[in-house]
Amino acid sequence: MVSLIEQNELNSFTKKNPSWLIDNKTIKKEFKFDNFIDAFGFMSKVALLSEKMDHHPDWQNTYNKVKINLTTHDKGGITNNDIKLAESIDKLINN
Ligand code: H2B
Repeated sequence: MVSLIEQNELNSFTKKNPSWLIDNKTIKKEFKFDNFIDAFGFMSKVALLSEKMDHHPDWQNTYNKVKINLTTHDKGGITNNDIKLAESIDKLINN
C-alpha cells in the first residue's frame, strides 16, 4: 500500500532528477525523438513497463514528442509508485 510522498522525499527526487518537474499533483517530463516511430517505440516500452508495475502514465503524443505526467489517481497525488515509474522510464532512454 503506497501513501502520498513526503515533501522532503519529493525534493530529493527532483534534485536527483532535474528533468522531471513538479506540476500540481503530478511529476512531468517531455521526451523528444527524431520521429514518430521512435516516439511510438518508446511509448510501447513504457506501456509494457507500466503494465508490469500496474501503474500507468497520463500522457500525450504529438509526432516526435511524448509528454508524460505521473500521479497516483487512487491517492490523489504523487506517491513512490510515480517516482519508481519515472526512474524506470529514464532507464529505458539511457539503455
Ligand atoms: N495508475 C496510476 N497512475 N494511478 C493509479 O492510481 C493506478 C494506476 N491504479 N494503475 C491502478 C492501476 C489500479 O486502478 C489497479 C486496480 O491496480
